[in-house]
Amino acid sequence: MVTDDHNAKQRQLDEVRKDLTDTHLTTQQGVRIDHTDDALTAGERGPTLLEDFHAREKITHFDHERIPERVVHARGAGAYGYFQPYDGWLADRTVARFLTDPGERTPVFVRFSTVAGSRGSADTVRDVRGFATKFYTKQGNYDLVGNNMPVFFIQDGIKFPDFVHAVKPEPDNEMPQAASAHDTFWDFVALQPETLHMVMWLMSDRALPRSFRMMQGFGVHTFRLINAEGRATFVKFHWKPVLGSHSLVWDECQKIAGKDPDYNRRDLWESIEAGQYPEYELGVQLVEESQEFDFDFDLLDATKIIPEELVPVRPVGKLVLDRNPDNFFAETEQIAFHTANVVPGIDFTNDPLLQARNFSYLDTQLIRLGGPNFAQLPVNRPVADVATNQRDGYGQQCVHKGRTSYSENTLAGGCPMLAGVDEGAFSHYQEKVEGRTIRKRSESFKDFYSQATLFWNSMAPWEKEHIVAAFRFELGKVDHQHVRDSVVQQLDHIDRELATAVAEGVGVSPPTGSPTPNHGRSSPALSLANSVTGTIATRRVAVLVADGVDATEVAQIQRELSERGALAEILGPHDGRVRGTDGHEVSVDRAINTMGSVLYDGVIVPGGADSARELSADGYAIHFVAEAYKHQKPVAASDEGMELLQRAGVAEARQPDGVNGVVAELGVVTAAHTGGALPDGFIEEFAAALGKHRVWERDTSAVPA
Ligand code: HDE
Repeated sequence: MVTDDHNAKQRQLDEVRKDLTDTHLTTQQGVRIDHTDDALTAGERGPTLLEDFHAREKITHFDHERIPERVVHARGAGAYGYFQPYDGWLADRTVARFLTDPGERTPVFVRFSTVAGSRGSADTVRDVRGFATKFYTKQGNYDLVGNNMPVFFIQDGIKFPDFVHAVKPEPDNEMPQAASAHDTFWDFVALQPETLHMVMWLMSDRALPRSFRMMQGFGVHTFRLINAEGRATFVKFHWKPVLGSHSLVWDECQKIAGKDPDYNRRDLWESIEAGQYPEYELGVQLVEESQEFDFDFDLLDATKIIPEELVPVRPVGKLVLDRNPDNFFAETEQIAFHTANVVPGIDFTNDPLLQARNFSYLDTQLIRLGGPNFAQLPVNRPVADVATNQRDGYGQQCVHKGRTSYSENTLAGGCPMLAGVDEGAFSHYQEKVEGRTIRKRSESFKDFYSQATLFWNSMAPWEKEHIVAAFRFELGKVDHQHVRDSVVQQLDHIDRELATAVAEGVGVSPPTGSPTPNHGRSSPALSLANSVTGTIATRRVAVLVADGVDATEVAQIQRELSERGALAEILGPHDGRVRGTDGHEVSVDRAINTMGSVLYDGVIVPGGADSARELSADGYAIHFVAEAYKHQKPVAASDEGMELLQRAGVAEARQPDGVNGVVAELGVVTAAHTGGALPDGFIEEFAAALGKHRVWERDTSAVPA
């Protein structure tokens, strides 16, 4: 008998199939298959036969499914989108049209990544994040292969293998995974003071982004823009997220690594699916060639920033990520970025780190992607026409026609022809170079501490506390006492207060003797405290409910948060529905024990006596609120919901005076009212706290989480 269930299933399958052309299972040769669950055998219980070409092909292909993961930046997530300049102001500096023609939308693919962990490691580890953008411009592909920190650990690429060997899991036992908190990394740091500026960034909250959508990006190196006259301007590239830059706290990161190791990847995917497209502004810092030596650092040294107060970041255009990949492997894994993929109008400098990168990326991709034809993979293919005389090789996809594959030729009428600069050919910047062959670090690279101090001086008090805590955590995992001692000695060159605070936490004698004087300069742009935009768009708020919850309040909270672009998720003791006070039912999005406060930006407990009583007796609910409070997130309750806040030890939870009112103190918002809608100000106060990301002034050091 055909059941309703069966019909529904059939309709569902027909719906999925309607867009597909290949509805039948076949071999690689296109032969249709009628059975794929049992191998061909001689007799029902007999041996498997070699002639079973389908079984052999299926298993052979499976055996070869894996390719080497990236040696660094193995774990990543990507998305498609577009870049569009605001106007043409940069046109007198560069002939790169995708940066100067406001009418041109250039398709892009962006891949975000962590650096140290393997492909399956957690997203929320303490690490640098990659921010690599491939612009499919009409003049060819341009790759801006940057990070979420504006400097790097080393100055010369020849030290990259040493650095990566030191930070990766130690070779004897392959531990720890995706973490810099181990002896070899800190041994390297202590011996290479050029790392210290970047190490300050790594120990800061910048290494714990709340979301790829809330993280800055930097090209790091000084590059060159080249204009129509061949004149060069030094340039640093910046990405600024429209939602502001925000970070998690370390305790939260460690818990998320267990609750949702795909936290950043999922956030990127879900926001694009929800139509909340991540956006970033591209900005540039420009320096005239004539000003090359005007700074107290070398522009070619990738361990230095140009402080924004010295050279402002000027906006160029907007990046929007609006489409998820169809297939992780084909697109996110097989994309191949390369710093040497430049287009006319953009050129290199002699930064020795950049020069090494210009060798390394192509080299590593030859093995990772199995030969020299990976530029033909769909995700790597330029939109610009491609015509080379390169032929054959593994994975060749093109069927080249004709007899010629050399230049020059007459047999193909000289094709493919060379282009002139006026026809869009790339022309290398003609830098004057002279000097003797020498293997020596430039003297102009030798100040390792000033900008580390600048970074430290620029931090808000809570950022400084987090940095000290991070150093203590990391060095606390280092077994060799002499390594701990040496790191503290290095920190003493940055700032005495920093070195002393770290020393006290890791069993090292605080430094004595006359300290290196702190230059006292700071750069406000470096502090996350100055990146708050106030928006609550895309923030996730947990609303805790149980039977007897005030359903009118729940509906109002959902509506008003959604009007502001945030998402309220209803968490109950179980999936399905709970009973509301007024006879309505409230749908539960998720059972509270499957989630955790760490997956939300804030929490609200609506009124309803029975609901509040049940939640206040539920360990998951109590822990949920206590932990959100500990992590300095906005916490709110209405009427009886306050009981749960009090059970969770939320110190600021106070009953508003009178029957109708709102109290807001350090991001703890409470309301009292007599039926009907929530009082004015409740959602506003909660949203105001949420818009600041965290309530850093709230002292929760004594609260256990
Ligand atoms: Fe990379 N880097 N890198 N790197 N890097 C790679 O290329 C390398 C550096 C960065 O999502 C590799 O295809 C050297 C700085 C990103 O696919 C490899 C040096 C910055 C990604 C490589 C550096 C980066 C990579 C590994 C020192 C920030 C991921 C797989 C000279 C500006 C791109 C691959 C993606 C990936 C080499 C330093 C960013 C091995 C030798 C500085 C975002 O080629």
